[in-house]
Amino acid sequence: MVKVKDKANEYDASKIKVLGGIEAVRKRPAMYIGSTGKGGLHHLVYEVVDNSVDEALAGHCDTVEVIIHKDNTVTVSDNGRGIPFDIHKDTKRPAVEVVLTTLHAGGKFGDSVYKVSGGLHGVGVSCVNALSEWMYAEITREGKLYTQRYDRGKPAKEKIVKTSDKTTGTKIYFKPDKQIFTETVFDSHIIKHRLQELAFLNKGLRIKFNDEREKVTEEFKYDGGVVAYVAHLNEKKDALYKPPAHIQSEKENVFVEVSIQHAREYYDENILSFVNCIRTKEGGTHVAGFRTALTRAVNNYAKKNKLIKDNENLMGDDVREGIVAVINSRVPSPQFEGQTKTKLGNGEVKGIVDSIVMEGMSTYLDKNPASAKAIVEKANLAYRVRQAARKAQELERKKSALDTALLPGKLADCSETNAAKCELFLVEGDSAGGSAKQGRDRKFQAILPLKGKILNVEKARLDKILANNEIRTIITAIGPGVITGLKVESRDGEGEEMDTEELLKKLNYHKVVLMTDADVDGAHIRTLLLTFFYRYARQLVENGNVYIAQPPLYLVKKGKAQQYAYSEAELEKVLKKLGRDGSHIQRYKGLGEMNPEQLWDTTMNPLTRTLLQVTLDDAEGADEIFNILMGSDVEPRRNFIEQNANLVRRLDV
Ligand code: 0RA
Repeated sequence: MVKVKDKANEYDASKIKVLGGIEAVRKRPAMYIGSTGKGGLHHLVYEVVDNSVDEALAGHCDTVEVIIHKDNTVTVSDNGRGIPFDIHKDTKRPAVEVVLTTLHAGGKFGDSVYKVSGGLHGVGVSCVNALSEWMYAEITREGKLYTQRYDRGKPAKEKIVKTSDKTTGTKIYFKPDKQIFTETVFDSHIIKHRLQELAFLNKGLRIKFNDEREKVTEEFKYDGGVVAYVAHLNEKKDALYKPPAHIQSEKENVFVEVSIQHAREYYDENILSFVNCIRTKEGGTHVAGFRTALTRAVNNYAKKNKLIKDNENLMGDDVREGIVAVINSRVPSPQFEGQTKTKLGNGEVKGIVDSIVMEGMSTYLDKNPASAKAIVEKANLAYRVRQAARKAQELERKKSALDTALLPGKLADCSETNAAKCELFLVEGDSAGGSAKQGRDRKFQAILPLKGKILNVEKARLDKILANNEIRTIITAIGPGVITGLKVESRDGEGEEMDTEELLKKLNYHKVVLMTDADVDGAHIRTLLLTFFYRYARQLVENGNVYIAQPPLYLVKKGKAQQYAYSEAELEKVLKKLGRDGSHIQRYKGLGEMNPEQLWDTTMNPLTRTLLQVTLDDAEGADEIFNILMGSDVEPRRNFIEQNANLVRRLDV
């Protein structure tokens, strides 16, 4: 009698416990799955998929399939052993029912040591069940097909039939409960991204994805695992070495797998870390161990191979510049900390990862000297750039309004302080620069000689031009504040706009005069400077602050009389006036052929000179010209240079 009663009580008690668990989850869903919005909704899928991936990790399954049906219900299936459905001793219910209705029951049934504790994962498929309007479990194993339906977590009677199906596996089909979730439409990209990530982290596992709403099917399977992941992340980058480095080992039940590849012309650090397939966005002890070991391994190698001096040390930041790495780790009882519970807290893991990465990376470097050399060289360059940047920053702090550090004695400035009255002549070549310095009126005219070398950057991308020393010197002299549209992409005036008053305040000289030779080289330099102004200081042009000096082409002498000619037509006129016979014609090939007085008289003296004011009223036309300029076709560029006069209008000042 007593016995029977006891049994009945036992059964009731387990039932109450189950219902209690379901109610708890439905009462505070966010506590279990993070939110009842989009994030929580997608979490349901991850939770179910994780169980199948666990089965794969245990070596019993090679395919997982996820289907999003038209009505936003989801099927997750695998070809594992199938969740056991024999009667569970304590509860007298099929094991699978216990798994699907008891909070945290999952761990007892799995044989993976890498079960997740804390974080949002690992709450168990029973939570998904509790938060689903309905769920079906379909299990094939031992020649039987087991099916069971659940309504908001409450089990209906199970059905077991014989089957000739020799394959085994688990299929979970569920519908997220509209009573719980504010969002019940799945985002294909989010699901796909997670599935792909899981496929990378579990090499060889085939993960199929089928979005029946969009008729999209995908299959992810990567035999290379994290190495394939890194290669994928670097797909569009210029890898410093190929294939990515790979390190893998296990110590004290902690499994660590790392892949590393640096990319050229890439300066960020992109380290993706995972613990038991959970992305640890906030990093933690595994990432800390990885970082210190990597820095140490690279420094050791560099010193051993005399690639850096004994007293030098590459910093972690240098070694990681341009790095893409994936850290895949499995930790038996992970502790997650941090704001979003995505930071690994287990102290012991740091040393384990450190020693595995130190050993693995040292071996890799020794075995791959070409990659090792490239890594050290890149880090070394980063190191030197960092040093230089630090120095530049110090200078920055010391400098006055005009950055004299960038103008190492090149600029011959004027004495006038009112920028409205000041003129800056950008002069081609040192000899012409010298004449200009002597010939100018030093009260209001400043001279900045330019090297012909500036030509070499003509074909370079404009953003590279910005790094050119000559250009930087020009910017510093004119007034750094006038540079706005710093993006090459900002073709439709995306750059910041300032009003005229603001612009003029930032200008050190209201007239910027380009004074170049009347030959092809001169035209090249002028074109380049115009290009530069158009792109980076367009307002300067629009506001009419840019001018082109007009040196004469000829000097005609006859007896004591002499006259300059600025064009072929003018030469004809002068010859007519002075008389052709006995006239001596001097052709100026460059500014340098004129002495200082001549330069002043003909080109710089406001009373006698002619300046062309550069205008850009047709921005679209200019844009086209820029494309021609930036292209490498010689013909269109020459045409542009010949038609350059279209850009400017004659103006007597
Ligand atoms: C515990 C034991 C066994 C299988 C599983 C768990 C299992 C769980 C899930 C969850 C999703 N798919 C799954 N597949 C299997 C089997 C133990 C045995 O057969 O000896």
